[in-house]
Amino acid sequence: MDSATSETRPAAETRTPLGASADNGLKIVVVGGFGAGKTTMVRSVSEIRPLNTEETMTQAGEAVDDISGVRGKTATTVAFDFGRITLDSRNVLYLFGAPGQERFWFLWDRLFSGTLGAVVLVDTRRIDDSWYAIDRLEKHGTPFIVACNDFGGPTFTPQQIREALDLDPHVPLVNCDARSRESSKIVLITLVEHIRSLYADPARASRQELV
Ligand SMILES: Nc1nc2c(ncn2[C@@H]2O[C@H](COP(=O)(O)OP(=O)(O)O)[C@@H](O)[C@H]2O)c(=O)[nH]1
Ligand SMILES: [Mg+2]
Repeated sequence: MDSATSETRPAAETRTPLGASADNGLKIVVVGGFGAGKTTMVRSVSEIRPLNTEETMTQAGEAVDDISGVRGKTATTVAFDFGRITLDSRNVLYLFGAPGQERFWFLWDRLFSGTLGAVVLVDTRRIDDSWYAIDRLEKHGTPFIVACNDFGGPTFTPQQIREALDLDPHVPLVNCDARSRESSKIVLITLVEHIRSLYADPARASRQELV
């Protein structure tokens, strides 16, 4: 992870102050199952040193956080990841990585209010873990895209993934490597373009097909 991350973000950018003219904060949420790469993605694209609340997992936590399939993972997010990207002098994108574990689900509905859109990160070794996120986003009417994070696991065709997630055909599905800033940026751009196309089509918006 580290080599890919440090390859990507120039040191100076990590301390960029927020311009005084920035008055429009746009919120994007990154959700997905435990270990799907949410913290990694927020870290790789954020221009500030992201706030996050990773804690070293304890043995006691093994019963709480399902680590089967993510054996290399030694930290768990106990609240949110938070990062920032300045789009221009007035618009700032705020990125929230939402905890995937069931014990945090009560926070989600609040989190989705006022959210421009969401990225659902999928680990193809544990596709089912992302199902809850998709269900909540659809119920909320929050636009989202699905990004398959590359863990070198089994490769599925896009069609197989769509079927496994019961994904509507118009929801974009992309591959990514959350450790790479470029790759994570492409994911965010795909989301923003998806949102733009939804709002550019008032017929779809009025039929509540925003997801
Ligand atoms: N191979 C690979 N590992 C990744 C990728 N993204 C994240 N990881 C690693 O997977 C583990 C879980 O990622 P993390 O961001 O903590 O997951 P979270 O629980 O969704 O926040 C970490 O050890 C990451 O370094 C990826 O795209 N490829
Ligand atoms: Mg995390």
